[in-house]
Amino acid sequence: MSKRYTITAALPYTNGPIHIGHLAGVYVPADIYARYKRLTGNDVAFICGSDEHGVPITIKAKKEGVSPQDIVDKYHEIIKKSFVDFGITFDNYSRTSAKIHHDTASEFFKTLYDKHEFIEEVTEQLYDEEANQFLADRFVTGTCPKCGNEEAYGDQCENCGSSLNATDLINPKSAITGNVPSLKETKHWFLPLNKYEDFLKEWILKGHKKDWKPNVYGQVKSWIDDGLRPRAVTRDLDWGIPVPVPGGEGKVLYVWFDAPIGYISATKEWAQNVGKDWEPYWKDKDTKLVHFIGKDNIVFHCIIFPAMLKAEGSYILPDNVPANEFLNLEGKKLSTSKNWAVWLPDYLEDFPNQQDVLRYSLTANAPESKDNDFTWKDFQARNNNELVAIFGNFINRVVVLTNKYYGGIIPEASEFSEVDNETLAAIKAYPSVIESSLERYRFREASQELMNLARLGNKYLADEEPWKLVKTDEVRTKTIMYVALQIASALATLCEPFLPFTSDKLKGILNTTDNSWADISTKNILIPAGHQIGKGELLFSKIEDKTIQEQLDKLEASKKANEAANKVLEPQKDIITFDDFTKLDMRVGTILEAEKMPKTKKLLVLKVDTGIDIRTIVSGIAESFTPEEVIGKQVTVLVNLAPRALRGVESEGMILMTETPEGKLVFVNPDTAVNSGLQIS
Ligand code: B3M
Ligand code: ZN
Repeated sequence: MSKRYTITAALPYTNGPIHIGHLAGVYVPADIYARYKRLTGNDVAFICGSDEHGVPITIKAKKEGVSPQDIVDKYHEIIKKSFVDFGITFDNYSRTSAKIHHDTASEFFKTLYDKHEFIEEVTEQLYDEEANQFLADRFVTGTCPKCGNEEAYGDQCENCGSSLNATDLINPKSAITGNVPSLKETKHWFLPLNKYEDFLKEWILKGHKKDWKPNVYGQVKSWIDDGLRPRAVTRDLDWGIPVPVPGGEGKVLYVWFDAPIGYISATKEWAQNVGKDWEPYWKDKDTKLVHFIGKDNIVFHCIIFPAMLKAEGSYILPDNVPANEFLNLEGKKLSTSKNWAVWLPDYLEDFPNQQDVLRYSLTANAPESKDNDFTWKDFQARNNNELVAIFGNFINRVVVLTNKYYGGIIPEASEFSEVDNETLAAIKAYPSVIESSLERYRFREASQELMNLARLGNKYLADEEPWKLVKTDEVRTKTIMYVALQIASALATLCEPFLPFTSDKLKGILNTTDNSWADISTKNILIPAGHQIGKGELLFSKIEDKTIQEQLDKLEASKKANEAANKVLEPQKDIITFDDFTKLDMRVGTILEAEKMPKTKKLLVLKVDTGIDIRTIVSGIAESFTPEEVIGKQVTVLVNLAPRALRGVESEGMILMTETPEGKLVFVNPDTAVNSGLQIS
């Protein structure tokens, strides 16, 4: 039965591009769900947009020395484009700087204010005297009073998920100056969450929310059991939506107050664009509202936003909040600041037309019930062993054989064998099998069921061996190929939510008009005899070890570059006298010979012409240069350094080097060729 769905995906902070953690946690499952709901005939509004307020944006702007507006303008475009290129089918991707959002959020705040839903109170808040600024949210870090994590933020601890007030932090420290904050009085508007405890208990704990994912339900229950406290929904900042009530001058709405309202304003904007009424999507009790988010956003979507909606009074509440856990990368926590991530724009550039490979590997390995690890090796294996070897291989065999035997025209089937009948019946069962996983937000399981249908196809062909039978039994061969083509056709439709680009390609190859999801389980003929299919085209291609190694190297290099960029320069050493300096005898030398020191990774044994003599110097540069590369190079040598033995070889001097941000050593050498032996002073 057709239903109305409002499906939201967390609004990404507009302070950097999207990475695989965001994709696996939120956007890929949300897109699968939205596509599936559309394909099964529902009325869907799939909503997202850029979260352009909040401290992360301001911090990024400060770091880059530009305005917050510059930052959000830049990343909004990057994020929006990469979602489109990756096949994420938002009905609207809006932004919270849009006028419609400012108006909607202001109005929402005013409604609550007029209904006396806020407590207006002057309290002491953390203040950074040097930066002249109040510290809330990510402007302040400290120790979480609940779990002891020393890097908790002023509004939340990412370790235990607790939502915090900045003044709860133990040993708070300003993220701007590093100073210990003082306390200063300021007025704010608080949403008394304690007032909603009974409602939340009734709605979540006693209501039907037991079918929420255990990780979500468990977290929410423990917060409610802990007791809720009033929470400030305004901030002393200049970046955000101005507080629209008397006394609000110079203050803005808390980003977590305005951002979820962004779902509503983005729906309004979409409805305006397509000539629809937005209200049923948010106010009709029959609409199903589903929020796709990452686990660090649970408290905001399951407690604070529902309390806001309830306080306003005219909105529906979420039916489900299928939050995912976190995805790690090669065994380490994904980190924007440490540049330990695979960025979507980079992936799209490095793997053109291979969106589905990433979609599939992130789905098959999704962090649904616990944190999970993305590795490039697993990505390669998912592609080579599943997409290529199972799905692609089946389709390829069917298409090639159909073209070879019948010039691409689907043959007539004669009598079906028992296996044929079982196979045709199995196809019909697949939509409900996949559906039952999707309805429980088990995307990994659903993707494996899809792959099982391709496995079934492969097994059918392997057992029936049309390539052998074609020599002896043309009639039976035709029936086998007919059945195999029905499987291929079912795959083209059922893979659409998971592998949309592949689905399009496959429909092109099969030259089919679209079957709906429901057709797969009801129609006896998915693709008829006599229909002409197209030529074969590989759906997936093997990913070589070399490609994977390149990605691993890239990851390592960007991490190193980042470390170097953030490296704190060594403080200046103690002052030396001019006499001390003149003791150093530095000369231009020329490297005459070089060879690797056996059984070491770093050392080269060099013969260097110092002008005075030709001597041996052992240098730790083998990871940056091959012996051939350094022969003939002019370098700076400290020639009067006391000799010392390295691995039994006496080294008589030192070559001066420095290191690039990427960790490559470079020589400090004269910029024109000069004679060896010249003194450096
Ligand atoms: N921007 C948090 C995040 O990106 C936040 C989500 C808002 S959803 C209304 O983690
Ligand atoms: Zn904590």
